[in-house]
Amino acid sequence: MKCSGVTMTMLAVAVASILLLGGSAMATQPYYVDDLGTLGGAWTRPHGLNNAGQVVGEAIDASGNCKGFVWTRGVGMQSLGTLGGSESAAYGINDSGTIVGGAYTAAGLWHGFKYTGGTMSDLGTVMDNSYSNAYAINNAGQIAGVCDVSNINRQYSAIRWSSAGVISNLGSLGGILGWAYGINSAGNVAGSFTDTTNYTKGFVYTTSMADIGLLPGGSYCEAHAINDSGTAVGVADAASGYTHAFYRNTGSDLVDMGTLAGGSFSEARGINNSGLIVGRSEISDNNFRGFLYSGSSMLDLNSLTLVGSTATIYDAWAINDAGQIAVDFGPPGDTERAGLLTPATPGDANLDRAVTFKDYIVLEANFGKSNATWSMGDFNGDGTVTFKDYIALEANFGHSAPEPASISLLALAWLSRVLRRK
Ligand SMILES: [Ca+2]
Ligand SMILES: [Ca+2]
Repeated sequence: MKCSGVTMTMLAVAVASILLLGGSAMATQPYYVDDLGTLGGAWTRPHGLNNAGQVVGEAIDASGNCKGFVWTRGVGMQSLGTLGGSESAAYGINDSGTIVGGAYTAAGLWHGFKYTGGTMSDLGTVMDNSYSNAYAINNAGQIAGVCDVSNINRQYSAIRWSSAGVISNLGSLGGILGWAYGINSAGNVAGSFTDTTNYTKGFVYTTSMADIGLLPGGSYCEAHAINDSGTAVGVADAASGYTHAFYRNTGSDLVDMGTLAGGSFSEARGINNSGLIVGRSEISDNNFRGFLYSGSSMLDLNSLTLVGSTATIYDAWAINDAGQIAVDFGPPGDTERAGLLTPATPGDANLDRAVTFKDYIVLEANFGKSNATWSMGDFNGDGTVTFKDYIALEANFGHSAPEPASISLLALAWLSRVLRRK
C-alpha cells in the first residue's frame, strides 16, 4: 500500500553530523522503542527522519484516506493535509522541520509539496497537467524528486528543486525515466534511471548524472540515499539473481552487503553521516527483518536490546546522525506500523529512560567487573565497568526525569567510593 501511485520504491533521508558506535558497542547498545501511533486508521509507514528525531511518513486516517504525517516527541503524529485532493504522503524532513512529499491537488494531480510553518505548498511541475513528487530535502532547502517532463506518457526525469523552488532537470543517460530519491548537504543527489535498453540503474549526481555501476553479474541497480561523504546506498541484483543491499563510496565499485542469515534478498534504504546503514533483509522465504549495518556486519534489529516494545521490526527506513532509526512493525500489508528506535542514554543502566542515582548504584556495584553488560554499567561497550562509564553516566545525570538526587550528590558518592579504595 502506498499513496503516491508511483511504482518504484523510494526513500528519503535527511542527513547531517556525527555519532560513533564501534562494532562491539553497537551490538550492546540498547534502544528505547516508540510506537508512533496512527491518524485514525490502522496502517502507518515511516519514510524520513531528521536529526531532531522527527519522523515523517504516510498513514491511513479515520476516513480511510492516506495522509502524509509528521511525528514529534511529546506532540505525536499529525496529518499534513493535502493540496486540495484526497491523499498525500511525506518522504523527507530536514533539520529545521521542513517536510517534502507528494499530494493530490484539487484537480486530482499528484504534485510534490513542501510543508513548513504549518502550510503545505505546491512545488509544481514543468508542464501543465503533469506529475511531480518530492523525496528528500537537505538543510539548505534543496529537494530531490521526480517530474513529468514530456508529453510522452510517463517520461519522468530526476530533478532537483532549488531552495527557491526552481526545477533543475538532472538529465538522463539515454533512457526516458529517472528518479531522484536522496540528497546530501552539498546538494549531491542519488537515484535511478533507465538506460537505452530500459534497464534500471543507479546514479549519483554531483555536476552531472553518473552511472554508479552494478554488482558483478548484475543488471539492475537503484540508489536510495546518499550521505555527506558521498556514500550511496540502495539495492542491486547480484550474480545469484537475487537483489542485495549495497553501498558505494565515491569513485568505488558497489559493495554487496549480503543478507541476514537464511535470506536471499536485502535492500538498503538509509545511511547516516557516520556510515551506519539501515534497510531490510529476508531471513527466510517472504520473511523480512529490519537491519543495521556497521560497515562489516549486518545486524537484525530484533537481536538488539529493545526497551518498550516486543513488536517485530520488519523494515528500517532511515537513520539519523544520533543513531535513531525509523522502523516498520508488522509484515508488509495492512498491519504495518511506524516506530522509532532511539539509542539508550549512556548511564541509564536500568533502562527506565532516565539517568538517576539508581543507575549509579548499579554501576558502583559492578565497578571493575569484566564481561560486563550495559545493564551492569558498561555503557561504552568495552566489556568492563570503568571510570569511562562513570564519566558517561555523570554527563547524562538527571537526563529525562528530574529527581532530588543532584549531580553534586553523585559526585559526593563517587568521591566516597574513591576514598574508600585508597
Ligand atoms: Ca535509569
Ligand atoms: Ca566500559
